[in-house]
Amino acid sequence: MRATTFTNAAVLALASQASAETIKIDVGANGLTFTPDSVTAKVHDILEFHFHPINHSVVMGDFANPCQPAKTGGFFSGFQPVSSGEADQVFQVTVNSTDPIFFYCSQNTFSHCISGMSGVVNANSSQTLDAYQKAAKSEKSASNPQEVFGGRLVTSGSSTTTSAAPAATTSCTVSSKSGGNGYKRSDTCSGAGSVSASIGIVGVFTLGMAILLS
Ligand SMILES: *[C@@H]1O[C@H](CO)[C@@H](O)[C@H](O)[C@H]1NC(C)=O
Ligand SMILES: *[C@@H]1O[C@H](CO)[C@@H](O)[C@H](O)[C@H]1NC(C)=O
Ligand SMILES: *[C@@H]1O[C@H](CO)[C@@H](O)[C@H](O)[C@H]1NC(C)=O
Ligand SMILES: [Cu+2]
Repeated sequence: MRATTFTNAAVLALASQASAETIKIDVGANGLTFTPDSVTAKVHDILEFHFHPINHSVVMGDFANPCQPAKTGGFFSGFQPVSSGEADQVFQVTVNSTDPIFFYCSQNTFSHCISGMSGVVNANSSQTLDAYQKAAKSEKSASNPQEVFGGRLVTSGSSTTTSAAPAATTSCTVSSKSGGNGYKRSDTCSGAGSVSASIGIVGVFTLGMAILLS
């Protein structure tokens, strides 16, 4: 009997110590979405955002103002461009309350937030992701704070050696993949400059849109 009581107490103690969870959320892994886009979290849990191609961000917003940064507090990961695989940094945000937290991607190329790239933590019956995403469709553009804040950018994995000074030039091969929404492409870039890459990408996007709209 004593042994059983002790075991139960020990299990309970372990359970409460281990109760803060890390919740992984993929950004852009399945098109313009967060996966999962609706999670339940407890105080002290950590939201860990993993960034997929091509160039996404995560911003905390207010339910009442879709695609705009939260008026008080919040977080912004910065843009995390990556041409293949996963960005080498993940963004970790600590959950401090069980009130709903709405978040979105502020990339305006292809209107990510407006086309539904948003998610929620602890939605309730009056503040739903469905309502947020419907209201987002009426927004003209998304915005984000100037600086990364409200979370930690943490380098994930250790296999890549990126401590060397970035190369001064960028070379990219951009190829169009005729995927469903014209968004998915494959491109390979190296180097730090992004101007020529951006121009190339704009060209491909414009072509993609022209095809989509024709
Ligand atoms: C990523 O997107 C942001 C916002 O549109 C832009 O300022 C930045 O130059 C982009 N980065 C790359 C490498 O394309
Ligand atoms: C949903 O959350 C908001 C923000 O915390 C709160 O004002 C509202 O009362 C909640 N609604 C319900 C039905 O719990
Ligand atoms: C929780 O608090 C920390 C520390 O003040 C802050 O950095 C973080 O952004 C907060 N989390 C949310 C979801 O606002
Ligand atoms: Cu995005």
